[in-house]
Amino acid sequence: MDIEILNMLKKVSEYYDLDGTVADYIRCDNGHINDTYKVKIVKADSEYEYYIFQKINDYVFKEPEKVMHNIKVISLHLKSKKDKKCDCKIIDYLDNKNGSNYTHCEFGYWRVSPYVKNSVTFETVENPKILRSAGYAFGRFQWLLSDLPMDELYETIPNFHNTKKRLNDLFEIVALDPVGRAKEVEADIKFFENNREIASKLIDMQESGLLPLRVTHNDTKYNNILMDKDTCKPLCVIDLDTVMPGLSAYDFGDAIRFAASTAVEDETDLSKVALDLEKFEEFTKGFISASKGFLTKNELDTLALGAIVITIELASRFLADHLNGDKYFRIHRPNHNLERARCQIKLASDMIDKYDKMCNIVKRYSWHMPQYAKNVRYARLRYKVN
Ligand code: GN1
Ligand code: MG
Repeated sequence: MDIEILNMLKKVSEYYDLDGTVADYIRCDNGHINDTYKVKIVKADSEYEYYIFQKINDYVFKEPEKVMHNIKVISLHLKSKKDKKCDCKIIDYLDNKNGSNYTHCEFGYWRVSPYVKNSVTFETVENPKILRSAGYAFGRFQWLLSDLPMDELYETIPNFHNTKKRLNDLFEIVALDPVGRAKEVEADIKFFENNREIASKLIDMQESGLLPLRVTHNDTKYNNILMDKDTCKPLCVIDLDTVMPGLSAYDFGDAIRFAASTAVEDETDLSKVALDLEKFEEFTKGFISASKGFLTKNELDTLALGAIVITIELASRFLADHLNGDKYFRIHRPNHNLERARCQIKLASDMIDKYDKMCNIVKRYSWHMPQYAKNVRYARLRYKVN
């Protein structure tokens, strides 16, 4: 235990009414962006409770106030649905002594939430069947937020899933080559040059009004669902920092990228990396059944494409960060971002090979949807940018 971190956590805790003092902590290492600690708070009678303390990364989130505003809006919206069946819970942040859901202090931007008892997160999926409930949880999340007016939300990271721009950013950084690493990635760059068109497809469709914006999660990794330790059922969707207007296919696709892969996100033995179609099918069943018919035909038809596009996008982001000297994603070893990028390139290539099979699976679970028969018309939705 690092005494400086412990003292920092103690100081942060003083902004809250926690009925006890910080005694111990464990660092949770599964996110690439924020610093997360599971903190033990001991009460006067020696009983204790755990809380999650999280420092928001303000290199990534330039305006953490806006992130926390969005989370408040979403949380109020879900609570307002008490009368309806609200079976998708989200994490609840505590108000500090000033009534704010975050604290800005000498140590940065912090937020605190109760630790969800008996919860666990998974980095990989052993049993494909479990993925059906994950698909349901993320689909349900979108459905429950589908009547939230988008102008109540800020865009916390502009152009977050603008894949077209992400690829342009990568080509720009290759040209600038700020830390002299471009030479070693020439073969990787070819992949992005060859797949530029497919990577731009969803943004093009959105820009021409063929795909609607939704309130989406935008970071639907499997480890962003807290699961019940005993039943492996979803308890709660977490990591709401990037909830903002986006495309449904990106949420579907990002979940597939992470959970339906045969390997972890940074696997270095690329022969192990592929899309597992059985996992794909289970997640698809859950996601589509939770959408309660709100997805348009174009949205359903582009779900499989979403998996390819988001995987290419993330590969480009990892590679750009490698070329930029590893400023954005936390790394745990030299060349980690390069390894992550190569793993995602391999996964995306395998998805491209399996595209027809993925589309057939999506179709199999979409035929019963009313919108699949009629071509649903919808208005293009607009939202606030700052
Ligand atoms: C980051 O915070 P974390 O680790 O859940 C990233 C996502 C990437 C993901 C890849 C704000 O998510 O976009 O898909 O890493 N979050 C942000 O693992 O950039
Ligand atoms: Mg995240």
